[in-house]
Amino acid sequence: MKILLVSPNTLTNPYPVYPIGLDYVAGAISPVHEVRLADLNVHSLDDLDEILLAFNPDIIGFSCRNIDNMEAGGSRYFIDEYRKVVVRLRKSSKALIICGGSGFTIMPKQIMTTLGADYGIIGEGERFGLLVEALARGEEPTRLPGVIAAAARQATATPPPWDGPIVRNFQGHADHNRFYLEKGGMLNLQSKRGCSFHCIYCSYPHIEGRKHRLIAPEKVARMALDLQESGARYFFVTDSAFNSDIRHSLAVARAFKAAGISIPWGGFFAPVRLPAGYFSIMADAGLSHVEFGTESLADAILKTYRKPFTVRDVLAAHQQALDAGLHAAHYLLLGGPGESAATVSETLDNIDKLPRTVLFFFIGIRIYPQTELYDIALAEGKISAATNLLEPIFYQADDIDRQSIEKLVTARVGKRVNCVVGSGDAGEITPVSRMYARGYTGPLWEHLIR
Ligand code: B12
Ligand code: SF4
Repeated sequence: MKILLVSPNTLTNPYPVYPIGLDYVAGAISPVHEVRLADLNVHSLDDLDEILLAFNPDIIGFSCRNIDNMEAGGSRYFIDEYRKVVVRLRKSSKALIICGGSGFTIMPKQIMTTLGADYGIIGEGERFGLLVEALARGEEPTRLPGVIAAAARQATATPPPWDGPIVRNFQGHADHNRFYLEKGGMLNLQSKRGCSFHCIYCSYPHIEGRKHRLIAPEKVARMALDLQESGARYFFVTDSAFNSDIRHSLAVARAFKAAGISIPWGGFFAPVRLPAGYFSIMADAGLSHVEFGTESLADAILKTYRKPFTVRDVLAAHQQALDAGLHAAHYLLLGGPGESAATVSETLDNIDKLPRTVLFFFIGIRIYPQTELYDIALAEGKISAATNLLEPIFYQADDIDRQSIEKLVTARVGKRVNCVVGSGDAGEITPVSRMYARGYTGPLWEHLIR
């Protein structure tokens, strides 16, 4: 069979992200089939028509990574754009369209309906290989775990984590690599799947599972070496939280060093209590940017969010990162259950205890199904079971609204270069694309550190 994998994600904020998910989908397809990839960061819709005409695929795999940008002020919703791409695909091709991806997994039924796809795969894309084989044999693929059909009446339960082989089909010479190498030089890799923490608003454990599934450190390092040899000047470890398994993260870092990785890299870290010297080992292995998922600097809120750390732990983790010579940024997520003017002020007061950093404020927490925040919002009557959450809905705290939080934040830190509201979509860090054009590399937020 001929299979075209499409990445419709053209979002350049905070920077264009290499479509790593499709490498895994491609890696799951038997080599008897012919696979091509169309990345809309590289190909226009007209190019896509030509590809469809020339290649004439039987199956199109459509990756749905982002639903929206999760920013309550300045929300961007991408499903309508994806729908236009699907309409265009339908015009030029009779191929079956199969949807999947992290965004898709959060709300599969709604996305299937909106996009008008034929089938969808909830969860890991490794099951795409099984779906292709079922179709090749003329069998109905909805018998496979996680596969849903267009007119799905059946429950959309998330399937158990994939326990078969996980193969990333990264092609160092692939055409689309050049786009990412020229725009910031960043590629990405995964060292494990799953997050074992229970933060109330977070969809990651639903997407990747709660149980850690570790990739052997030597295998991760071999992939890092492949990225480096293909011209990457930086890579991001895409794990939900790289240090949620401290031992594994240290083993991966040591494997990077042993493999001769010489390019810098970054990742998401939870500011939990860390063993002494943790970040020195990481820095020695090339880690340059630590992105802490801190969310609040008020202990009462951290507790309500079920974060696995306290403000004291945040300050200690931050200091350890600085002592190791690393760049450290913190993401803050204000406006959840229990937030008030007092807790926002406490967070803003505590910012001064974090020297040399950048803070990204997200004001308003998006409600995702299958999270505790969803249950809370439901119990509080803020949403109903019938509420469609595909177009983003943000939790409204009882004691303070989003505008008032924004006012407090702006009044206190609005003029600080190192305090950015959202991902910078509103223009705070627009020079990023110009800096990439001039040959700068990496996420670049270190230039905002104060
Ligand atoms: C790492 C990460 C980032 C990093 C990426 C760094 C980099 N260079 O790669 C950074 C910080 C830059 C980032 C930014 C953003 N992110 Co982000 N990110 C993630 C994270 C944690 C992992 C994504 C990842 O690469 N996973 C590893 C790969 C291998 O997995 P995957 O892509 O999901 O693919 C697997 C399956 O989904 C499936 N699959 C994928 N495609 C397809 C296609 C088919 C046909 C099939 C069948 C299956 C399939 O198979 C793959 C293998 O199993 C996810 C949360 C999560 N845990 O998934 C959020 C996530 C993807 N991000 C999200 C968002 C919103 C954003 C931003 C818009 C936020 C912002 N305002 O800045 C930007 C967008 C950036 C862009 N240009 O697109 C949301 C998307 C959902 C939504 N609400 O839209 C997620 C899901 C987080 C969440 N809230 O739940 N992100
Ligand atoms: S540690 Fe991060 S990825 Fe894990 S549940 Fe909490 S917020 Fe989500």
